Amino acid sequence: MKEENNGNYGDSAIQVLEGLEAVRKRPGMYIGNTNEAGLHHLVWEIVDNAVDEALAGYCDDIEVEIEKGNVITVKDDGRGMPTGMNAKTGLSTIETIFTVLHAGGKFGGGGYKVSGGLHGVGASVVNALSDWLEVRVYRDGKVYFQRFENGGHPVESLKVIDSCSEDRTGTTVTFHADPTMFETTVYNWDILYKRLQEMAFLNKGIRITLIDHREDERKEIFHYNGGIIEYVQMLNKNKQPLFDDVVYVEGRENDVLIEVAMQYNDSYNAAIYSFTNNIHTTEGGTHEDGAKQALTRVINNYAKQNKLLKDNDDSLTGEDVREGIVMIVSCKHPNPQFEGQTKTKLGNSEVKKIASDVFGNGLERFLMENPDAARAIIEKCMTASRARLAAKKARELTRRKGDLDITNFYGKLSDCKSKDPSECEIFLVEGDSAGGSAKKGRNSMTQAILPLRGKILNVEKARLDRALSNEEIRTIITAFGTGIGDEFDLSKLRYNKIIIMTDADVDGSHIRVLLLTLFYRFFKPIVEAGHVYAAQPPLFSIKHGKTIKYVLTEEEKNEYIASLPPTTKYEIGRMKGLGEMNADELFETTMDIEKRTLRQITVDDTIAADEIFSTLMGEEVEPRRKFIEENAQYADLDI
Ligand code: TSJ
Repeated sequence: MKEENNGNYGDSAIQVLEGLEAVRKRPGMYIGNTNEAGLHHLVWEIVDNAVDEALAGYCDDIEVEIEKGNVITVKDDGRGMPTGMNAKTGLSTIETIFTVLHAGGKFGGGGYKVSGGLHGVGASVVNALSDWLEVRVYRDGKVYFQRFENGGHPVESLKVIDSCSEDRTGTTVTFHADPTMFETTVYNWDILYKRLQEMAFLNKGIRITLIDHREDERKEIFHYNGGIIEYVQMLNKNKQPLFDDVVYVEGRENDVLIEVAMQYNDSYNAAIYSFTNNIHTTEGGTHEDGAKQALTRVINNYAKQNKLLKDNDDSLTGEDVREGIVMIVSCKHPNPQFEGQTKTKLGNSEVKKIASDVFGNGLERFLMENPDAARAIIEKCMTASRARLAAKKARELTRRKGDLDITNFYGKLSDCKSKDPSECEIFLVEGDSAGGSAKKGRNSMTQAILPLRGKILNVEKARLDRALSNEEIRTIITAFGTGIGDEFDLSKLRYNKIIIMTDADVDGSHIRVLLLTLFYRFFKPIVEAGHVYAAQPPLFSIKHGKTIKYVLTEEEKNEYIASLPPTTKYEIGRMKGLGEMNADELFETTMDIEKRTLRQITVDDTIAADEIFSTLMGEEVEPRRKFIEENAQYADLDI
C-alpha cells in the first residue's frame, strides 16, 4: 500500500473510515448489542486497556468517572500511550489505535491481555460508536491531545497542547456514546460497580475508583491486596464459614498462571466461578475442570490416609466434596482459546493438568498444616455423601409405579392431552380455589395445572434428601419429567413453558421466590434455557355497565378510562387475588396465549443470583432485612 500523509486523507485513511463505518452499520457484530449491556461494553473496552497496562506492571491506579450528561472518563497512571508515528498507516500510533479496526494489541509486547481475550475489539470500536472522544497522553513532560467527532473522524492530528511535570505519566480517554447508535446512553451505577469491583478482585493491588458526578456524588474505591481471597470472603459474608482461613494457591507453569481461592460455608450449594484473563468463563473449561478434579482427588486421599474414610467405604464424589464450597479459579493465559455456545469456556487442554497440579499441591499442604479445618471439611463431605445416598433412595421411591405417591400425584396434576412438549405448558397455581378456576378455564389440550396447597420448602436451607421428602416438591419433580441431581436430563422436560401463577401480593411474591429458589438450585438448566415464566395477573378491573375490563398497569388503566365515552360511569377495582376471577376471566386475562403477558425469568448473572438467593433465603436475618429495605421499591425482584 502506498503511504501518503500530505495533510489530505491518504488511501489508508479513507480505508480507516470505511472500517469505522462498518462498525456503525453493524454495531452488534462488535459489541454484541446496542442496549444497556452494549453501552457498558464501551466502558469495558477502554478500561481493559488500562488494566492491561497495570498487568504489564506499569500502573496501579485507574479511575472511571461518569460525568454529567453520561460522559465517561477513564484515567490511568501508566506509561502513556506511545506518541510516535505508525509506519504502516502513516498516522500517529494513537490515531491508528483509535481509527483502525483491531489495531489494539499489536502495539504492546507480550504479557496477558484482557483485550486479547473474548471481546477486546478495542478503542476504535468505542470511537466509532461515540459522537465525540478525546484522548490525552501525559508523557515526557508533555500533554498530547487528539479529538474525534461524529463516529471517529479526527478533528485534527495528534498535537501537544500543554506541558506537565516529567514524572507525570498516564492516559486519559473521555467519550460520549452516540445516542443515535444506542437504545440508551444512561450508565448504570450498579453495572459499573459490579464489573469494576470484579476487575479489582481479579487483579490484586490495582486500585480502581468509580465516581458518579451526575446527581448525588458517589464514589467507591476498589482495592484488594488479597485479590480473590477477598472475593471469596465477600461471597461468604452472609454465611457461616466452616473455618476462618481462605485456602489460597497460586502457581505458574510456562506462561500459564493459576490462582485458586476457596472456603466452605454451611450451605448446600457449590458456588464455583472461573475466569480467564479477567473474563468470567460461565461455561467453565479446563482451568475449572482441573481445580475440581484436584479437589476430589486430594480430599479422598487425605481422608483415606488419615483413616477418616475406611478402605471399603465408597469414595467421596465430586458433588460430595463441593457441597457448600465457594471457589474462585482465575487463569491468566497468553493465548486463551474460548469455546462453547457463548464462547465462555476455556478450551486450552494443557491448562487442566496445570490447574490440577497447582491447586492439588496447595490444597494438600493446607490440609496437612490445618488438621482441624481438614477434619471439618471431611466431616462435611461425608455428611453430604450420606445425604446423597438417602436422596437416591428417595428418588427411586418417587419413580416406583403404583406407589402411593403416584396416585396422589395424579390426583393433583391436571395434565394436558398433548404429549408434545414444545406446545405444552404447566401452570403452578397458588391455592386450591385459583387452581380450580384454572382447571376449568384452561385449554386442556396444551395447558396442565398443578395447584400448590402447602408452602414450598425453602431449599436454600435444606439438602436434596429433605427436599425429596417434601410432597409438593416431589410432585413438581415428577411433573417436569427431567429427574434431578446427577440424573437430570433437560431433554425429558415435558413442558416448554413452566408458568408460576401467584397472587400479586406479599404471599404470592413469597411463593414465587420459593419456587424460583427451587428451580435455580435444583433445575438450573431449565431456568437458563428460558423455560420459566411468571404469569401477570391483572392489577385493576374497570367495571362499566355489564362489562369488566382487566388491565395490568396503571398506565393501561388510565388509557382505557380515557377511551370511554365521557359520560360513562365506571368503577375501578384493585385486584387482590386470582381467586376473585371466575374461570373464564382467569383464562382470558392471564392464561390465554393470545391475550396474556408472561414475564420470562432469566438469569444472566449467576454470581448476583446466587447472592440474592442466599441473602433472601439463607440463615442470616440481618442481611435479608437490609436487602429487602434497600430494594423495597422493586415490589418484584427480576430474578
Ligand atoms: F486504548 C485506549 F486508548 F483506549 C486506552 C489505552 C485507554 C486508556 C484509559 C488507557 C490506555 C493505555 C495504554 N494505558 N496505558 C497504555 N499503554 C500503552 O499503550 C503502552 C505504553 C508504552 C509502551 C512501550 O512499549 O513503551 C507500550 C504500550 C502498549
